[in-house]
Amino acid sequence: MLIRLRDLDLKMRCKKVALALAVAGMVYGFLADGLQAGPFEEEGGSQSKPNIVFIFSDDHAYQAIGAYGSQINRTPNLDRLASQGMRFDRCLVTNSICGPARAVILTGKYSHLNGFRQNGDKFNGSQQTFPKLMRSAGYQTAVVGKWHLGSDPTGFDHWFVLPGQGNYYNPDFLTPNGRKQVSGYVTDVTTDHALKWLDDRNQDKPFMLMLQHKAPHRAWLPSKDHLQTFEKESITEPSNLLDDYSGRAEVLAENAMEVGKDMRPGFDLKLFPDPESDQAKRFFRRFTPEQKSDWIAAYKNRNDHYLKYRESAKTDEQKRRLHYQYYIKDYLRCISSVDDNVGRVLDYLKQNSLEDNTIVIYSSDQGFYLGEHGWYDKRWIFEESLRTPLIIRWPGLTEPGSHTSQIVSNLDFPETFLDAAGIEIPADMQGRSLKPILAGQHPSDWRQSFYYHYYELGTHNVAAHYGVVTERYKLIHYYRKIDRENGRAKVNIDQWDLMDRLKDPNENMSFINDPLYEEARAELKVELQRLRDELKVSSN
Ligand code: SGN
Ligand code: CA
Repeated sequence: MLIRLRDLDLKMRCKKVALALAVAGMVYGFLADGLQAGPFEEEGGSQSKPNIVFIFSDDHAYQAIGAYGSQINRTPNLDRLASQGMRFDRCLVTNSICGPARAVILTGKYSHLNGFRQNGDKFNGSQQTFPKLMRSAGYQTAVVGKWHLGSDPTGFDHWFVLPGQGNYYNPDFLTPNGRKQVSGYVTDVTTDHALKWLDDRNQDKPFMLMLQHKAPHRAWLPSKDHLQTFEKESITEPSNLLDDYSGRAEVLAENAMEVGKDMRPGFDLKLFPDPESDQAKRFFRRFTPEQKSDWIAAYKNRNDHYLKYRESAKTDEQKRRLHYQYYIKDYLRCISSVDDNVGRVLDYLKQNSLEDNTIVIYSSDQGFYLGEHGWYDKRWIFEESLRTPLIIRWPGLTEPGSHTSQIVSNLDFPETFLDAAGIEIPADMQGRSLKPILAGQHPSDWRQSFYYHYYELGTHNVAAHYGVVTERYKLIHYYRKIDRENGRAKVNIDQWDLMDRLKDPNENMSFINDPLYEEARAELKVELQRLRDELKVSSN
């Protein structure tokens, strides 16, 4: 079945490629007649270096992007980017959590080699990173927005980053000259600062800009512009919102990331029946009086409704469904601002004649659960947090509106950027440039399997686990957890799951004990060990 699906896909792709070649031929003829040089060529024929704008958000699920078929929101600007570039349908992260994902992108190495396994670690900024390599090759480099790596950025001509998780309203930023508060909403002011840097840059050099949003990270605070967006809608629930974790490893049910059970009424759900309570005062700490009164007016209905709801007893199911509506609306509101600001960047590039020689990438540090398995947050190897959105517009290379289902990874980002800049890719980076895929090729030796490894114990009580992922299967080994019954000690465990996305696309059951899967299980075990050896994973 899989093979037949692939054949069909291939035939369609061949047709598309033939059409694209024909169109490309016509366009080339037109360009050769009418223009002196193509997108990345300077007059006289020498190759100029493309600019790179890497727009990176925090916790943005692909399920909440129009171009990925979202059933729950609209993202016109991200969709515009996708219609001009390539959408990656299986971009997997090596370790689904913020700091580690960022360290992987800087270094092109798995957590066990770059040294940043979990949030709270300190990134060793003296190691090789792609911004450093680009800077020494003549690029101007900047990072603006969320950083979350515990040490100061290195390898950048300019940095202006949020301390830790940062704040949504009137946030502080860290700079080489100290801390500075900026008035406004974080997604807007991060973009303002990035565009100002572009205005002020040295126009004789190519640039690499990392524009990294805090949004839509917890606790999902929308901007004034979107406080009422989705207010009158009821957002579609995922089919497994009421998952009970049966039929899978026991450790899943011990999670602390359930919509309903694990959400704080105030900070998460914005329920402040008394806006002068101590808790509310803490929440509004950074707001101006005007921002606070806009907020209170916008959330009045929700609070009124909650007061009523509190009076009647609710079942766990009713609570989960109600909290889902509160949660998802705020989450999507934050994304609306991200999308507006992506639009500002795309417009800026166009208005400043930078569109043709700038590669634009949109991605997120990981995926996110939007109620699937009853969850918010990320961390697990299951699809919604393992997969992150990736859209790349590379003028002159990508076929507009194309997509691919090849397994790619955030591990491949730095190699791609270096390749774009014509810089040699260091042999110790563990990913691979996406350029051939972006050019519409299907390299026969592209990866067919992928290694995942999550380490962090504590927040949300997710067990440490690793696994092998293929187009169809996942074999997962959960090996350590926090024992909540015994003084929160770290204990070793030995639990396994086998997922089959062909039979069970939403990963609601495990086939680990199914005799029909004996062969698949044995093959995956061998592949898992092969990957661990190849990637130099010497311990857990
Ligand atoms: C905070 C959040 C968690 C989240 C982590 C990591 N709690 O601790 O829900 O999982 O960040 O997120 S909060 O109450 O402070 O919002 S990450 O994206 O930075 O890895
Ligand atoms: Ca994140």
